[in-house]
Amino acid sequence: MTSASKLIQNYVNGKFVRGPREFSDINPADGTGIAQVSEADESLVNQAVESARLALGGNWDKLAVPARAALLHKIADGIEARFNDFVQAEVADTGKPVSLASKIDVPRGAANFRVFADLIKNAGIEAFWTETSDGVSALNYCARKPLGVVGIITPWNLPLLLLTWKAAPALACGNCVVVKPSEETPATATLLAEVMQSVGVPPGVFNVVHGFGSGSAGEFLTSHADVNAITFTGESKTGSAIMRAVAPTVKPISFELGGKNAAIVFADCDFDETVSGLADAVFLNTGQVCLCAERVYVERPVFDRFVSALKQKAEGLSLGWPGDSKTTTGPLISKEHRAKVLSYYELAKKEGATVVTGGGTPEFGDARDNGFYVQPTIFTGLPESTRCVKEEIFGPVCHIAPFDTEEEAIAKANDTKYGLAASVWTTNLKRGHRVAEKLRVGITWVNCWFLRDLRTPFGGAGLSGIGREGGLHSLNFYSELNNICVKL
Ligand code: NAD
Ligand code: 6OD
Repeated sequence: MTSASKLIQNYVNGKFVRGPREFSDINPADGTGIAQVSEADESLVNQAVESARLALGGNWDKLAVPARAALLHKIADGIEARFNDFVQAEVADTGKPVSLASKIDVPRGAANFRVFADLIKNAGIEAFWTETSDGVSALNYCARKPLGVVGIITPWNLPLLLLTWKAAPALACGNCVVVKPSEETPATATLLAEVMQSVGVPPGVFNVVHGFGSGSAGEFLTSHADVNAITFTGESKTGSAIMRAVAPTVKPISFELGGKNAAIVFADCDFDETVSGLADAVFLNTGQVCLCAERVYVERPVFDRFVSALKQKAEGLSLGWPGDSKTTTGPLISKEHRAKVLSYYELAKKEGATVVTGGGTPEFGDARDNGFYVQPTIFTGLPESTRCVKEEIFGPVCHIAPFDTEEEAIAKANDTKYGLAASVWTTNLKRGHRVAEKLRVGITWVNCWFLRDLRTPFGGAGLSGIGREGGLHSLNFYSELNNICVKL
Protein backbone atom coordinates (compact mmCIF):
# COMPACT_ATOMS: atom_id res chain seq x y z
CA MET A 1 0.00 0.00 0.00
CA THR A 2 2.45 2.64 -1.07
CA SER A 3 0.82 4.52 -3.89
CA ALA A 4 -2.08 6.93 -4.06
CA SER A 5 -3.22 5.07 -7.19
CA LYS A 6 -4.16 2.12 -4.98
CA LEU A 7 -7.91 1.81 -4.33
CA ILE A 8 -9.15 0.42 -1.03
CA GLN A 9 -12.52 -1.16 -1.69
CA ASN A 10 -15.60 -2.18 0.24
CA TYR A 11 -16.28 -5.89 0.76
CA VAL A 12 -19.90 -6.89 0.36
CA ASN A 13 -21.35 -10.36 -0.07
CA GLY A 14 -17.90 -11.87 -0.64
CA LYS A 15 -16.89 -9.39 -3.36
CA PHE A 16 -14.68 -6.30 -3.43
CA VAL A 17 -16.87 -3.47 -4.68
CA ARG A 18 -16.67 0.24 -5.38
CA GLY A 19 -19.02 2.89 -4.10
CA PRO A 20 -19.91 5.97 -6.13
CA ARG A 21 -17.35 8.29 -4.48
CA GLU A 22 -13.78 8.17 -3.24
CA PHE A 23 -11.83 9.85 -0.49
CA SER A 24 -8.11 10.01 0.28
CA ASP A 25 -6.17 7.94 2.77
CA ILE A 26 -3.36 10.13 4.12
CA ASN A 27 0.01 9.15 5.59
CA PRO A 28 0.23 11.08 8.89
CA ALA A 29 4.04 11.02 8.83
CA ASP A 30 4.35 13.35 5.83
CA GLY A 31 0.82 14.28 4.76
CA THR A 32 1.08 12.46 1.41
CA GLY A 33 -1.69 10.34 -0.12
CA ILE A 34 -1.35 6.59 0.42
CA ALA A 35 -4.42 5.42 -1.42
CA GLN A 36 -7.91 6.30 -2.50
CA VAL A 37 -10.77 4.76 -0.57
CA SER A 38 -14.08 3.83 -2.13
CA GLU A 39 -16.91 5.26 -0.03
CA ALA A 40 -20.04 3.18 0.48
CA ASP A 41 -23.29 5.06 -0.11
CA GLU A 42 -26.59 4.14 1.53
CA SER A 43 -27.46 1.63 -1.16
CA LEU A 44 -24.16 -0.24 -0.67
CA VAL A 45 -24.60 -0.28 3.11
CA ASN A 46 -28.09 -1.69 2.55
CA GLN A 47 -26.64 -4.39 0.28
CA ALA A 48 -24.08 -5.26 2.96
CA VAL A 49 -26.79 -5.61 5.61
CA GLU A 50 -28.98 -7.65 3.27
CA SER A 51 -26.13 -9.98 2.37
CA ALA A 52 -25.38 -10.46 6.07
CA ARG A 53 -29.05 -11.29 6.69
CA LEU A 54 -29.05 -13.79 3.80
CA ALA A 55 -25.84 -15.41 5.05
CA LEU A 56 -27.51 -15.97 8.42
CA GLY A 57 -30.43 -17.67 6.67
CA GLY A 58 -27.85 -19.60 4.65
CA ASN A 59 -26.92 -21.49 7.81
CA TRP A 60 -23.88 -19.60 9.08
CA ASP A 61 -25.61 -19.30 12.45
CA LYS A 62 -26.37 -23.02 12.47
CA LEU A 63 -22.83 -24.09 11.61
CA ALA A 64 -21.62 -26.43 14.35
CA VAL A 65 -19.53 -24.54 16.88
CA PRO A 66 -16.34 -26.62 16.34
CA ALA A 67 -16.46 -25.86 12.60
CA ARG A 68 -17.00 -22.15 13.24
CA ALA A 69 -14.15 -22.14 15.76
CA ALA A 70 -11.87 -23.92 13.28
CA LEU A 71 -12.63 -21.24 10.68
CA LEU A 72 -11.79 -18.50 13.18
CA HIS A 73 -8.41 -20.16 13.74
CA LYS A 74 -7.91 -20.17 9.97
CA ILE A 75 -8.58 -16.42 9.91
CA ALA A 76 -5.88 -16.00 12.57
CA ASP A 77 -3.54 -18.17 10.46
CA GLY A 78 -4.36 -15.97 7.46
CA ILE A 79 -3.46 -12.78 9.35
CA GLU A 80 -0.21 -14.34 10.51
CA ALA A 81 0.62 -15.52 6.98
CA ARG A 82 0.32 -11.91 5.79
CA PHE A 83 1.87 -10.40 8.91
CA ASN A 84 4.09 -7.94 7.04
CA ASP A 85 1.27 -6.72 4.80
CA PHE A 86 -0.83 -5.98 7.87
CA VAL A 87 2.07 -4.26 9.66
CA GLN A 88 2.91 -2.11 6.62
CA ALA A 89 -0.72 -1.12 6.08
CA GLU A 90 -1.26 -0.24 9.75
CA VAL A 91 1.98 1.75 9.92
CA ALA A 92 1.18 3.69 6.74
CA ASP A 93 -2.37 4.52 7.86
CA THR A 94 -1.69 5.42 11.49
CA GLY A 95 1.95 6.58 11.49
CA LYS A 96 2.61 4.33 14.48
CA PRO A 97 6.13 2.90 14.81
CA VAL A 98 6.67 -0.38 13.01
CA SER A 99 7.88 -1.87 16.31
CA LEU A 100 4.50 -1.15 17.89
CA ALA A 101 2.38 -2.48 15.04
CA SER A 102 4.52 -5.65 14.97
CA LYS A 103 4.41 -6.17 18.72
CA ILE A 104 0.85 -5.18 19.58
CA ASP A 105 -1.60 -4.39 16.78
CA VAL A 106 -1.15 -7.26 14.36
CA PRO A 107 -0.44 -10.10 16.84
CA ARG A 108 -3.53 -9.00 18.81
CA GLY A 109 -5.53 -8.94 15.58
CA ALA A 110 -4.79 -12.65 15.17
CA ALA A 111 -5.05 -13.46 18.89
CA ASN A 112 -8.58 -12.07 19.08
CA PHE A 113 -9.76 -14.78 16.65
CA ARG A 114 -7.94 -17.56 18.50
CA VAL A 115 -9.16 -16.52 21.95
CA PHE A 116 -12.82 -16.25 20.96
CA ALA A 117 -12.67 -19.45 18.90
CA ASP A 118 -11.48 -21.32 21.98
CA LEU A 119 -13.91 -19.55 24.29
CA ILE A 120 -17.00 -20.40 22.25
CA LYS A 121 -15.90 -24.02 22.01
CA ASN A 122 -15.54 -24.25 25.77
CA ALA A 123 -18.37 -22.02 26.91
CA GLY A 124 -20.80 -23.75 29.23
CA ILE A 125 -24.45 -22.90 29.68
CA GLU A 126 -26.24 -21.62 32.76
CA ALA A 127 -28.62 -24.11 34.35
CA PHE A 128 -30.79 -24.02 37.48
CA TRP A 129 -32.73 -26.76 39.17
CA THR A 130 -35.88 -25.08 40.40
CA GLU A 131 -38.17 -26.30 43.22
CA THR A 132 -41.18 -24.26 44.26
CA SER A 133 -42.74 -24.29 47.76
CA ASP A 134 -45.74 -26.22 46.41
CA GLY A 135 -43.59 -29.07 45.14
CA VAL A 136 -43.17 -28.28 41.43
CA SER A 137 -39.73 -28.99 39.96
CA ALA A 138 -38.28 -27.57 36.78
CA LEU A 139 -35.03 -27.43 34.91
CA ASN A 140 -34.02 -23.99 33.64
CA TYR A 141 -31.25 -23.84 31.09
CA CYS A 142 -30.01 -21.26 28.70
CA ALA A 143 -29.70 -21.58 24.93
CA ARG A 144 -27.23 -19.27 23.21
CA LYS A 145 -28.38 -17.90 19.83
CA PRO A 146 -26.78 -15.24 17.63
CA LEU A 147 -28.25 -11.74 17.68
CA GLY A 148 -28.32 -11.64 13.87
CA VAL A 149 -26.59 -8.86 11.94
CA VAL A 150 -24.12 -6.88 14.05
CA GLY A 151 -22.88 -3.43 13.00
CA ILE A 152 -19.31 -2.73 14.13
CA ILE A 153 -17.94 0.83 14.14
CA THR A 154 -14.31 1.36 15.03
CA PRO A 155 -11.77 4.17 15.56
CA TRP A 156 -8.33 4.88 14.11
CA ASN A 157 -5.98 4.44 17.05
CA LEU A 158 -5.67 0.62 17.07
CA PRO A 159 -7.56 -0.17 13.86
CA LEU A 160 -7.08 -3.92 13.38
CA LEU A 161 -6.90 -4.69 17.10
CA LEU A 162 -10.17 -2.96 17.96
CA LEU A 163 -12.02 -4.19 14.88
CA THR A 164 -11.10 -7.83 15.50
CA TRP A 165 -11.80 -7.44 19.25
CA LYS A 166 -15.45 -7.06 18.20
CA ALA A 167 -15.66 -9.02 14.94
CA ALA A 168 -14.08 -12.18 16.39
CA PRO A 169 -16.58 -12.74 19.24
CA ALA A 170 -19.50 -11.62 17.05
CA LEU A 171 -18.60 -14.25 14.42
CA ALA A 172 -17.81 -16.84 17.10
CA CYS A 173 -21.38 -16.46 18.38
CA GLY A 174 -22.78 -17.10 14.89
CA ASN A 175 -23.60 -13.54 13.89
CA CYS A 176 -22.88 -11.95 10.53
CA VAL A 177 -21.19 -8.56 10.65
CA VAL A 178 -20.97 -5.30 8.76
CA VAL A 179 -17.87 -3.37 9.77
CA LYS A 180 -17.36 0.36 9.31
CA PRO A 181 -13.71 1.16 10.06
CA SER A 182 -12.49 4.68 10.67
CA GLU A 183 -12.16 6.80 7.54
CA GLU A 184 -8.62 7.64 8.72
CA THR A 185 -7.47 3.99 8.75
CA PRO A 186 -9.34 1.90 6.19
CA ALA A 187 -6.54 -0.38 4.97
CA THR A 188 -6.38 -3.27 7.44
CA ALA A 189 -10.16 -3.82 7.34
CA THR A 190 -10.00 -4.47 3.60
CA LEU A 191 -6.89 -6.65 4.07
CA LEU A 192 -8.83 -8.64 6.65
CA ALA A 193 -11.60 -9.07 4.08
CA GLU A 194 -8.98 -10.56 1.72
CA VAL A 195 -8.08 -13.03 4.44
CA MET A 196 -11.76 -13.86 5.04
CA GLN A 197 -12.20 -14.55 1.34
CA SER A 198 -9.04 -16.64 1.08
CA VAL A 199 -9.86 -18.90 4.04
CA GLY A 200 -13.41 -19.54 2.84
CA VAL A 201 -15.59 -17.47 5.15
CA PRO A 202 -18.95 -17.65 3.30
CA PRO A 203 -20.07 -14.53 1.38
CA GLY A 204 -22.10 -12.12 3.50
CA VAL A 205 -20.74 -13.30 6.84
CA PHE A 206 -18.12 -10.51 7.02
CA ASN A 207 -18.69 -7.22 5.19
CA VAL A 208 -16.72 -3.97 5.16
CA VAL A 209 -18.20 -0.59 4.26
CA HIS A 210 -15.95 2.46 4.12
CA GLY A 211 -16.97 6.01 4.84
CA PHE A 212 -17.59 8.61 7.49
CA GLY A 213 -20.03 9.02 10.39
CA SER A 214 -22.93 11.41 10.20
CA GLY A 215 -24.74 11.34 6.81
CA SER A 216 -22.45 8.55 5.64
CA ALA A 217 -21.80 4.82 6.09
CA GLY A 218 -21.64 5.07 9.91
CA GLU A 219 -25.07 6.61 10.23
CA PHE A 220 -26.58 4.39 7.48
CA LEU A 221 -25.46 1.37 9.48
CA THR A 222 -26.51 2.51 12.96
CA SER A 223 -29.98 3.60 11.84
CA HIS A 224 -30.63 0.50 9.72
CA ALA A 225 -33.73 -1.37 10.90
CA ASP A 226 -32.28 -4.77 9.93
CA VAL A 227 -29.13 -4.37 12.00
CA ASN A 228 -29.76 -6.19 15.26
CA ALA A 229 -27.01 -4.69 17.43
CA ILE A 230 -24.34 -2.01 17.32
CA THR A 231 -20.94 -2.25 18.92
CA PHE A 232 -18.92 0.94 18.84
CA THR A 233 -15.54 2.22 19.97
CA GLY A 234 -14.81 5.91 19.70
CA GLU A 235 -15.45 9.30 21.23
CA SER A 236 -18.11 9.78 23.89
CA LYS A 237 -19.91 12.44 21.85
CA THR A 238 -20.10 10.05 18.86
CA GLY A 239 -21.53 7.43 21.24
CA SER A 240 -24.28 9.87 22.11
CA ALA A 241 -25.07 10.51 18.40
CA ILE A 242 -25.21 6.75 17.80
CA MET A 243 -27.57 6.29 20.76
CA ARG A 244 -29.93 8.75 19.11
CA ALA A 245 -29.63 6.96 15.75
CA VAL A 246 -30.38 3.50 17.17
CA ALA A 247 -33.26 4.66 19.39
CA PRO A 248 -36.07 4.32 16.81
CA THR A 249 -35.13 0.70 16.04
CA VAL A 250 -34.29 -0.27 19.67
CA LYS A 251 -31.21 -2.49 19.49
CA PRO A 252 -28.56 -3.58 21.96
CA ILE A 253 -25.49 -1.35 22.05
CA SER A 254 -22.03 -1.83 23.44
CA PHE A 255 -19.98 1.35 23.78
CA GLU A 256 -16.26 1.71 24.50
CA LEU A 257 -15.70 5.46 24.70
CA GLY A 258 -13.22 8.10 25.79
CA GLY A 259 -11.29 8.52 29.03
CA LYS A 260 -9.33 10.94 31.19
CA ASN A 261 -7.42 8.29 33.03
CA ALA A 262 -5.57 8.82 36.29
CA ALA A 263 -2.37 7.24 37.59
CA ILE A 264 -1.61 7.35 41.32
CA VAL A 265 2.04 7.10 42.31
CA PHE A 266 2.80 6.46 45.99
CA ALA A 267 6.17 7.37 47.50
CA ASP A 268 6.84 3.69 48.25
CA CYS A 269 6.60 2.64 44.59
CA ASP A 270 9.40 0.87 42.77
CA PHE A 271 10.57 4.18 41.34
CA ASP A 272 12.29 3.09 38.14
CA GLU A 273 9.60 0.57 37.24
CA THR A 274 6.95 3.23 37.83
CA VAL A 275 8.66 5.84 35.69
CA SER A 276 9.09 3.34 32.84
CA GLY A 277 5.51 2.10 33.20
CA LEU A 278 4.11 5.60 33.16
CA ALA A 279 6.29 6.68 30.24
CA ASP A 280 4.41 3.98 28.30
CA ALA A 281 1.07 4.87 29.86
CA VAL A 282 1.43 8.51 28.80
CA PHE A 283 3.29 8.32 25.49
CA LEU A 284 2.61 4.95 23.84
CA ASN A 285 1.09 5.30 20.37
CA THR A 286 1.71 9.05 20.73
CA GLY A 287 -0.76 9.06 23.60
CA GLN A 288 -3.54 7.82 21.34
CA VAL A 289 -4.69 4.86 23.40
CA CYS A 290 -7.99 5.30 25.21
CA LEU A 291 -6.30 3.83 28.30
CA CYS A 292 -3.42 6.34 28.36
CA ALA A 293 -2.87 8.30 31.57
CA GLU A 294 -3.40 12.03 31.10
CA ARG A 295 -3.60 12.79 34.85
CA VAL A 296 -0.72 11.66 37.05
CA TYR A 297 -1.00 12.17 40.83
CA VAL A 298 2.28 11.74 42.72
CA GLU A 299 2.76 11.60 46.51
CA ARG A 300 4.55 14.78 47.54
CA PRO A 301 7.84 13.31 48.88
CA VAL A 302 8.71 11.93 45.40
CA PHE A 303 6.94 14.57 43.29
CA ASP A 304 9.96 16.60 42.11
CA ARG A 305 12.05 13.49 41.50
CA PHE A 306 9.23 11.87 39.53
CA VAL A 307 8.59 14.97 37.38
CA SER A 308 12.24 15.20 36.39
CA ALA A 309 12.49 11.44 35.71
CA LEU A 310 9.39 11.46 33.46
CA LYS A 311 10.72 14.60 31.73
CA GLN A 312 13.93 12.69 30.98
CA LYS A 313 11.89 9.82 29.51
CA ALA A 314 9.82 12.22 27.37
CA GLU A 315 12.93 13.92 26.06
CA GLY A 316 14.52 10.55 25.31
CA LEU A 317 11.70 9.46 22.99
CA SER A 318 12.69 9.13 19.39
CA LEU A 319 10.24 10.97 17.11
CA GLY A 320 10.88 9.61 13.69
CA TRP A 321 9.71 7.93 10.54
CA PRO A 322 7.26 5.18 11.50
CA GLY A 323 9.14 2.61 9.42
CA ASP A 324 12.44 3.24 11.25
CA SER A 325 13.01 0.55 13.87
CA LYS A 326 14.53 3.13 16.26
CA THR A 327 11.40 5.30 16.25
CA THR A 328 9.42 5.20 19.49
CA THR A 329 6.93 7.95 18.70
CA GLY A 330 5.13 8.68 15.47
CA PRO A 331 2.85 11.53 14.43
CA LEU A 332 -0.74 12.11 15.50
CA ILE A 333 -3.36 10.68 13.18
CA SER A 334 -4.36 13.80 11.23
CA LYS A 335 -3.94 17.51 10.70
CA GLU A 336 -7.28 18.11 12.47
CA HIS A 337 -6.29 16.00 15.46
CA ARG A 338 -2.94 17.78 15.68
CA ALA A 339 -4.75 21.14 15.69
CA LYS A 340 -6.93 19.85 18.55
CA VAL A 341 -3.96 18.62 20.62
CA LEU A 342 -1.99 21.83 20.00
CA SER A 343 -5.03 23.88 21.03
CA TYR A 344 -4.92 22.09 24.40
CA TYR A 345 -1.18 22.79 24.67
CA GLU A 346 -1.95 26.52 24.23
CA LEU A 347 -4.95 26.35 26.54
CA ALA A 348 -2.86 24.73 29.29
CA LYS A 349 -0.41 27.62 29.10
CA LYS A 350 -3.30 30.13 29.30
CA GLU A 351 -4.77 28.19 32.22
CA GLY A 352 -1.48 28.74 34.08
CA ALA A 353 0.44 25.50 33.52
CA THR A 354 4.18 25.16 33.93
CA VAL A 355 5.55 23.51 30.78
CA VAL A 356 7.99 20.88 32.07
CA THR A 357 8.84 19.75 28.56
CA GLY A 358 7.44 20.02 25.04
CA GLY A 359 4.34 22.11 24.42
CA GLY A 360 4.80 22.60 20.68
CA THR A 361 5.75 20.93 17.41
CA PRO A 362 9.13 19.42 16.52
CA GLU A 363 11.11 20.52 13.48
CA PHE A 364 12.81 17.91 11.32
CA GLY A 365 13.97 19.83 8.26
CA ASP A 366 12.52 17.16 5.98
CA ALA A 367 9.15 15.85 4.74
CA ARG A 368 8.08 15.01 8.29
CA ASP A 369 7.48 18.74 8.74
CA ASN A 370 4.41 18.16 6.51
CA GLY A 371 3.28 15.39 8.85
CA PHE A 372 1.31 15.68 12.07
CA TYR A 373 3.93 15.41 14.82
CA VAL A 374 3.74 17.15 18.19
CA GLN A 375 6.22 17.21 21.06
CA PRO A 376 5.70 14.83 23.97
CA THR A 377 4.56 17.21 26.68
CA ILE A 378 4.34 17.39 30.47
CA PHE A 379 2.50 20.09 32.39
CA THR A 380 2.35 20.80 36.11
CA GLY A 381 0.67 23.49 38.20
CA LEU A 382 -2.88 23.40 36.82
CA PRO A 383 -5.88 23.63 39.14
CA GLU A 384 -7.98 20.45 39.05
CA SER A 385 -10.95 22.38 37.64
CA THR A 386 -9.21 23.46 34.42
CA ARG A 387 -10.25 22.08 31.03
CA CYS A 388 -6.86 20.50 30.40
CA VAL A 389 -7.29 18.41 33.56
CA LYS A 390 -10.92 17.59 32.82
CA GLU A 391 -11.12 16.95 29.06
CA GLU A 392 -9.66 14.10 27.00
CA ILE A 393 -6.81 15.42 24.82
CA PHE A 394 -5.72 12.11 23.22
CA GLY A 395 -2.12 13.08 22.60
CA PRO A 396 1.35 12.48 24.12
CA VAL A 397 0.67 14.65 27.13
CA CYS A 398 -0.02 14.53 30.85
CA HIS A 399 -0.49 16.82 33.80
CA ILE A 400 1.32 15.85 37.00
CA ALA A 401 -0.01 17.02 40.38
CA PRO A 402 1.13 16.27 43.94
CA PHE A 403 -1.02 14.72 46.68
CA ASP A 404 -0.59 14.25 50.43
CA THR A 405 -3.04 11.52 51.45
CA GLU A 406 -4.50 8.35 49.96
CA GLU A 407 -8.04 9.76 50.30
CA GLU A 408 -7.05 12.92 48.43
CA ALA A 409 -5.54 10.89 45.56
CA ILE A 410 -8.66 8.72 45.25
CA ALA A 411 -10.96 11.75 45.35
CA LYS A 412 -8.95 13.52 42.63
CA ALA A 413 -8.76 10.42 40.44
CA ASN A 414 -12.53 9.94 40.71
CA ASP A 415 -13.34 13.60 40.04
CA THR A 416 -14.14 13.06 36.36
CA LYS A 417 -17.17 12.35 34.20
CA TYR A 418 -15.18 9.57 32.53
CA GLY A 419 -14.32 6.22 34.13
CA LEU A 420 -12.32 4.01 31.81
CA ALA A 421 -8.99 3.06 33.41
CA ALA A 422 -6.56 3.87 36.20
CA SER A 423 -3.22 2.68 37.50
CA VAL A 424 -1.85 2.56 41.05
CA TRP A 425 1.88 2.34 41.75
CA THR A 426 2.96 1.12 45.20
CA THR A 427 4.96 -1.69 46.77
CA ASN A 428 2.31 -1.90 49.54
CA LEU A 429 -0.02 -4.40 47.89
CA LYS A 430 -2.63 -4.06 50.63
CA ARG A 431 -2.89 -0.40 49.71
CA GLY A 432 -2.83 -1.28 46.00
CA HIS A 433 -5.94 -3.47 46.42
CA ARG A 434 -7.66 -0.96 48.70
CA VAL A 435 -7.19 2.00 46.37
CA ALA A 436 -8.02 -0.01 43.23
CA GLU A 437 -11.37 -1.01 44.70
CA LYS A 438 -12.31 2.61 45.37
CA LEU A 439 -11.64 3.86 41.86
CA ARG A 440 -14.73 4.29 39.68
CA VAL A 441 -13.36 2.80 36.45
CA GLY A 442 -13.68 -0.28 34.27
CA ILE A 443 -10.09 -1.41 34.83
CA THR A 444 -7.39 -0.58 37.37
CA TRP A 445 -3.83 -1.75 36.92
CA VAL A 446 -1.58 -2.11 39.97
CA ASN A 447 2.11 -1.68 39.13
CA CYS A 448 1.50 -2.16 35.41
CA TRP A 449 -0.41 -0.71 32.49
CA PHE A 450 -2.10 -2.16 29.36
CA LEU A 451 -1.44 -5.72 30.49
CA ARG A 452 -4.46 -7.35 28.88
CA ASP A 453 -6.05 -10.73 29.45
CA LEU A 454 -8.75 -11.03 26.80
CA ARG A 455 -10.96 -13.15 29.05
CA THR A 456 -11.49 -10.26 31.48
CA PRO A 457 -14.32 -7.68 31.34
CA PHE A 458 -13.40 -4.50 29.48
CA GLY A 459 -15.38 -1.28 29.36
CA GLY A 460 -15.94 1.93 31.22
CA ALA A 461 -18.07 3.80 33.71
CA GLY A 462 -19.75 7.18 33.15
CA LEU A 463 -18.90 8.85 29.84
CA SER A 464 -16.44 6.02 29.10
CA GLY A 465 -19.00 3.55 27.93
CA ILE A 466 -21.90 1.20 28.28
CA GLY A 467 -21.48 -2.50 28.95
CA ARG A 468 -18.50 -4.80 29.10
CA GLU A 469 -16.82 -6.89 26.41
CA GLY A 470 -14.09 -9.51 26.85
CA GLY A 471 -14.33 -13.24 27.52
CA LEU A 472 -17.82 -14.38 28.49
CA HIS A 473 -19.01 -10.76 28.54
CA SER A 474 -18.42 -10.60 24.79
CA LEU A 475 -20.12 -13.95 24.23
CA ASN A 476 -23.12 -12.72 26.23
CA PHE A 477 -23.33 -9.38 24.40
CA TYR A 478 -23.16 -11.04 20.96
CA SER A 479 -25.76 -13.69 21.88
CA GLU A 480 -29.46 -13.76 22.43
CA LEU A 481 -29.87 -15.84 25.59
CA ASN A 482 -33.06 -17.90 25.60
CA ASN A 483 -33.92 -19.34 29.01
CA ILE A 484 -35.81 -22.60 28.64
CA CYS A 485 -37.88 -23.71 31.63
CA VAL A 486 -38.97 -27.36 31.55
CA LYS A 487 -41.46 -28.56 34.16
CA LEU A 488 -40.45 -31.97 35.38
P1 NAD B 1 -14.77 8.89 16.59
O1 NAD B 1 -15.89 8.77 17.56
O2 NAD B 1 -14.56 10.21 15.95
O3 NAD B 1 -14.92 7.85 15.41
C1 NAD B 1 -15.04 6.47 15.64
C2 NAD B 1 -15.83 5.82 14.52
O4 NAD B 1 -17.16 6.31 14.56
C3 NAD B 1 -15.29 6.13 13.13
O5 NAD B 1 -15.40 4.96 12.35
C4 NAD B 1 -16.24 7.20 12.63
O6 NAD B 1 -16.36 7.28 11.23
C5 NAD B 1 -17.55 6.75 13.26
N1 NAD B 1 -18.56 7.79 13.43
C6 NAD B 1 -18.37 9.10 13.67
N2 NAD B 1 -19.56 9.73 13.79
C7 NAD B 1 -20.53 8.78 13.61
C8 NAD B 1 -21.95 8.79 13.59
N3 NAD B 1 -22.64 9.92 13.80
N4 NAD B 1 -22.61 7.64 13.36
C9 NAD B 1 -21.93 6.49 13.17
N5 NAD B 1 -20.58 6.41 13.15
C10 NAD B 1 -19.88 7.54 13.38
O7 NAD B 1 -13.47 8.42 17.38
P2 NAD B 1 -11.98 8.44 16.86
O8 NAD B 1 -11.53 9.86 16.78
O9 NAD B 1 -11.87 7.57 15.66
O10 NAD B 1 -11.21 7.70 18.06
C11 NAD B 1 -10.71 8.34 19.18
C12 NAD B 1 -11.68 8.25 20.34
O11 NAD B 1 -12.00 6.89 20.58
C13 NAD B 1 -11.11 8.75 21.65
O12 NAD B 1 -12.12 9.45 22.35
C14 NAD B 1 -10.76 7.48 22.41
O13 NAD B 1 -10.72 7.61 23.82
C15 NAD B 1 -11.86 6.58 21.96
N6 NAD B 1 -11.49 5.18 22.13
C16 NAD B 1 -12.06 4.46 23.13
C17 NAD B 1 -11.69 3.12 23.33
C18 NAD B 1 -12.26 2.28 24.41
O14 NAD B 1 -12.05 1.08 24.39
N7 NAD B 1 -12.96 2.84 25.37
C19 NAD B 1 -10.76 2.55 22.48
C20 NAD B 1 -10.19 3.32 21.46
C21 NAD B 1 -10.57 4.64 21.29
O1 6OD C 1 -7.04 -4.30 24.45
C1 6OD C 1 -8.24 -4.19 24.21
O2 6OD C 1 -8.99 -5.17 24.13
C2 6OD C 1 -8.83 -2.87 24.06
N1 6OD C 1 -10.16 -2.84 23.87
C3 6OD C 1 -8.05 -1.79 24.05
C4 6OD C 1 -8.51 -0.49 23.89
C5 6OD C 1 -7.65 0.49 23.67
C6 6OD C 1 -8.06 1.83 23.44
O3 6OD C 1 -7.50 2.64 22.75
